[in-house]
Formats: sequence, structure tokens, C-alpha cells
Amino acid sequence: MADNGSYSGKDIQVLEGLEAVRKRPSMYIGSTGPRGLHHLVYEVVDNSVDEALAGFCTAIDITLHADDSVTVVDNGRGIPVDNVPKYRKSGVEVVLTILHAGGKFGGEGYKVSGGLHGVGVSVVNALSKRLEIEVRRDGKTHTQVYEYGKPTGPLKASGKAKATGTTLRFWSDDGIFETVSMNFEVLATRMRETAFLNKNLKLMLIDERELEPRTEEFRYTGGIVDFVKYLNEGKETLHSKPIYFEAEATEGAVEVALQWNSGYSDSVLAFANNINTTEGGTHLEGFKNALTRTINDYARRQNILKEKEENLSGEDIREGLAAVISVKLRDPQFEGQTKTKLGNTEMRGFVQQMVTQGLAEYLEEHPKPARAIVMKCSQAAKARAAARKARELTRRKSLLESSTLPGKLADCSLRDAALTEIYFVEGDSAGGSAKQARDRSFQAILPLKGKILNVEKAGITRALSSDEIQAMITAMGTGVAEEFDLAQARYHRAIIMTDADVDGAHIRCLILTFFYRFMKEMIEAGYVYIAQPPLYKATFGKKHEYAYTDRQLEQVLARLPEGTKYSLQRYKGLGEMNPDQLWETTMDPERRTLLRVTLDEDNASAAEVAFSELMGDAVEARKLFIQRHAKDVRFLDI
Ligand code: 0RA
Repeated sequence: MADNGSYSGKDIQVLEGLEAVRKRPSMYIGSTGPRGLHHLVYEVVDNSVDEALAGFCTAIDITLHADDSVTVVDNGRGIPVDNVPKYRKSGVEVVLTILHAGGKFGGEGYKVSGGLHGVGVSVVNALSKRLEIEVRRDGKTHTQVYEYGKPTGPLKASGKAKATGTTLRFWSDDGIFETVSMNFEVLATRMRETAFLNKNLKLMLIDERELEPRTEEFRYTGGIVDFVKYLNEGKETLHSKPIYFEAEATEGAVEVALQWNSGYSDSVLAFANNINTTEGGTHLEGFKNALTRTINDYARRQNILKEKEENLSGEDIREGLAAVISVKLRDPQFEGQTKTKLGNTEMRGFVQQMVTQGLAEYLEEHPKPARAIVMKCSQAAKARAAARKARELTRRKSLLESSTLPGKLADCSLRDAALTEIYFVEGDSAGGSAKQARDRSFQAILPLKGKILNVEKAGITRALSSDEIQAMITAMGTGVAEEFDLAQARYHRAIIMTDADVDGAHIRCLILTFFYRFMKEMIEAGYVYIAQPPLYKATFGKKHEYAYTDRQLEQVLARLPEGTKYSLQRYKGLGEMNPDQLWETTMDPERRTLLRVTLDEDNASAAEVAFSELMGDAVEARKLFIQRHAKDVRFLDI
């Protein structure tokens, strides 16, 4: 036995397993930054969600404590406490100390784990300074404590337990993680998504770190129908209720919900066993095939699409579409670069058949919305044809003109895109300072007239006829939308430089929206940045220091020896800085700080919702969004 003093080969294997996790944490959780830290919570919660999928758990509570530990409580069956003969340990200890043990026993049902993370709770244990587990099962409460992955004693049974369930509290190891402080909003987004995908499961997120504890409850009786409503929140929709189908067979279970809005962008999200399959896969292919065929068939039958007209393309049909496809299967195959592409071939036909049948029925039974949907698709086709023509014209124009670059662009002299950068600057006066301040060998400046067009509202055809937008596109050199080619980028850093005030923030949002909708790959490639001009300059004697936040200013002033006299300048805009100051604070690569703009990969829908709520038509949605995120700018993980 393991605890009679002799050390079995199996124990050594266990320690080596968890030691390997501590040595190379990134191999198991992706990173030791904030993203990896949050994965610890997802891992624990996913295990409880597996209990819910198996039909035994209805509520999960997540508490963020003041000491940065996290507790996850569920009302499932409880992790088995009996001895597992193969390991000669309790089930609890097996789950907590053996890599990938979670799914090994306890059998049937769909599981979240085994996908993207699915590394098992043992990884959380390995990366925690301390972990306390309590299992309520067989009428008793069983507890055990671990430190750095090792049990401090055996699993002890005590007291009576009326209900069943598991409580797990862990203290992330600050010797491994860059930070151990969880972000409420990041976890809330994930919990909301989990709640959408598991109808009726109740998730509570409780933050005890503030004086006033903050609680949010996520429970959606409509499941993915509510998810689609959420994606379309504040938008004008073409039909009042999302269309919904579900089917279950030997292949697994499929649910689809979809609803068109009057906007231009689509958000089609596909999940397999609750894992967001951002690389798509067979379920998404089946859905797209069915959608394109069924809508075209209907449009022809109704003679909205005339005999000599071409078929509507998939893209035309998906314009303004919000959809969620959620499949659950017993043995999911995850492929692709990030293991987020579903490979099971049986799913293509299964989803395709269900959507074809369900959608055809819906269209027949709801002639009014059906007509609105098909008209919208056919308008999209016409707009796309017009936009193509407009783009061809711009291209031809640029071939004819000797200089194809916009007149306002002060280009740099180096031609190697990997070495060069372009500043998008708010206003002509700041543009002028930036032109004087820059190092012209590698820094290009494009001044932009105040508020550029909001491409979220305008749509592609109008956007392409705006001078400012055209200037940005030609300066970048990449083209847009289907014609986008990252390899043609004329600069590998596109830096947004706006005033540090409300207007500046608005213009920054407009430029970010432009990149997100027209050149998303620029963001994905990590080519888009935000410049950070200082807010204050404190001068004392012959010296000066810049401060970029109010807090930093306090720190700068606090460091001054007592009685030192200083003067303070508050910069209201970039224009108030002279070129030298602009160079040393904001543009000099040796001294500046740039924020790289990234999309939160764990929450594909978050950026989508953020942009449409913030930049779209609906004023109410925008107000709500701003109120909700007033203290939190992490919707874009910049
Ligand atoms: C293995 C088997 C069974 C349940 C669990 C694991 C389980 C794990 C976790 C992790 C957090 N909460 C959990 N709840 C349950 C099935 C046990 C049985 O057959 O009764």
C-alpha cells in the first residue's frame, strides 16, 4: 500500500506526472499569464459541467475570495471516494493526482473534458500552493488537503452529509503564475456562455474581493435560443423569435438556433461538447451547406430568384445572421492547429439533414419572415456585386495614377514591412507634430480627420466610398474583406494614436471597428497597437518625469523628496506636446509603451457582441454596454 511506508512505482509515476506539469505549465494550460490562470477555473468548472451533462448536477457556484483563492461548489454525485484498485488510492486522490484521470472511470455520457483543455483537475492541483477538497457522498462528508499537488494526509470521512456534491478550493501558485488575481468579467463571460450551452444549469459567480461582494447569476431556460437573442441584443431583427431545431440519434445530439438581423456582419458560433470550435469542422460545414441550399431552393420556388439569376452565395445568406450550433457527441475528434476543429465525419450529414428539414419547414410555415430573409440575402448579393465593382474601380484608378498612396500619408523610406510602422493620428495638428517628431526611416504618419466613418453602421459599400477609409486601406496595402492579403501589408505595426480624452477614445473605437470588420487578420497577426501618450508632465528643477495615469502621477510625486517644488502640466491632447516631447514619450521605440490589441480567444462571441453593441445602431444597447463595462476595458483583451 502507498501509505504503509513503502514507496511504490506508481507513486513515483504520479509525482513525476505532476512535477512535469510544474516544470512546463504552459504545455498543459497554454500560458502562465492571465489566460492560463483563468483556465484553472474553467478546468474545475468543466468537471462540474460534465456532471450536469450526465444529468446529475443543476447548480455550480464559483467564489473569488479576498486571498485570491477560488472555490467551486457543485451539487453533482460527488467524486467517488472508494478505493480504485488499479491505483490503490481513493477516487478523489486519483482524480487530483493522476494526469487525465477524470474521464477514465465513471463511464457514459457526453463530456466537456478531452477537448481543448480537458487536462484534468490534477493540473489545477499541481499548479496550486494549496487545494482543499470536500466531497459529500454516501451520507458523509469527505475532506482532504493538498499542497503543491501532494496530499498532506489521507481522505477523511466525517460528519453527516444530507445532499451530494463536490467543493474544491484552490490557491493558484504565485511562484508559477504572473498574477493570481482573477478577472470577474472574463470569468463572467465564460460562465454566461456555459449557461447558454447548458439549458437550465444555474451558475453563480461571487466576488468577495471588494468590500461590497458582487454576485451574478447565469441561468437560461431558453438555452442557445437565449444565446442568439443575446448576440442580437439591441439589433433590429427580421423575425421576432430565433428559429430552433434539435435532434438526437446514435451520432449524438444537435441543437441549432438562428436569427437574422438587419446588420452586415455575421456571428455564427459552433460548439462541440461545449467547446467553442473556432476552427469550425464538420458540424459547421453541414450547417452552412444546408443553409445555402435551402434558402436558394426556397428563393427559386418563390420566384424571388429569377431563372437567369445566379445562386445566392453562402456569404450573402449569412449576412446579418446570428447562429449557434451546439453538438454533443460521445467521442469527439478535435483537429486543427489549436485543436478546435471538429473532425467527426458523421456530424456533417447529421447536421445538414436536420437543418435542411427544419429550415424548409420553417420557411413554408412562416411566409412573411421567410420573404424578409430571402429579400435580405438577395440585397446582400447585389451590394456585394456593387462593392466588388467599387473595389475594381479603386484598383484600376490606382493602376492608372502614378502615385497610388494617399496624399496625406507621410511615408517612411524603408521598404521592409517587418521593420516599419504607420501611425493613424487624430487630427491634422497632431498629425503635423507627429510628422516632425518621427524617425522618417521607419515611421509613416497618416493624419485622419476627426471622427472617421463608423463602418459598423455604414456597411461595406458606403465605407469604401469614404476618403478617410480609402486612405487607410491604400496606406495599409492589404486590401479588405475577401481580397485581404496579410502578405501585402506595407507595415507590420499599425499604431492608433489619439488624444487621451473622450473624443480620442471614441476615435480609437472607430478605428478599431474598422480593423475588426475589414482587416481582422491584422489584429490576429498582432499588427495593431495603441499608442500611449502621457497625461502629465511633472517638472522639478531641471528634471522632469511623465505620468501615463493618475496613479502613476501620485507615485511620481510621492517619490519626490519632501518639500521639493514642482510644476505640473496636464496634456489635454497630442497637439499640446511639442514634437520632441511627442517623440520621447509616445513614439521612440526605446522609451514608449505600446498596447497590442488582441482578441480574447476564449470568448469568441465577446468581441463580436462588444463591437455591435458599442458601434451599432441601438442607443439603448450602447448605454447598457458602457454601464456594464465602465470599470473594465477587457472586452478587447488589450
Ligand atoms: C468521476 C466519476 C463520477 C463523478 C465524478 C468523477 C465527478 C467529478 C467532479 C469534479 C467536480 N465535481 C465532480 N463531480 C463528479 C461518477 C460517480 C458515480 O458514478 O457516482
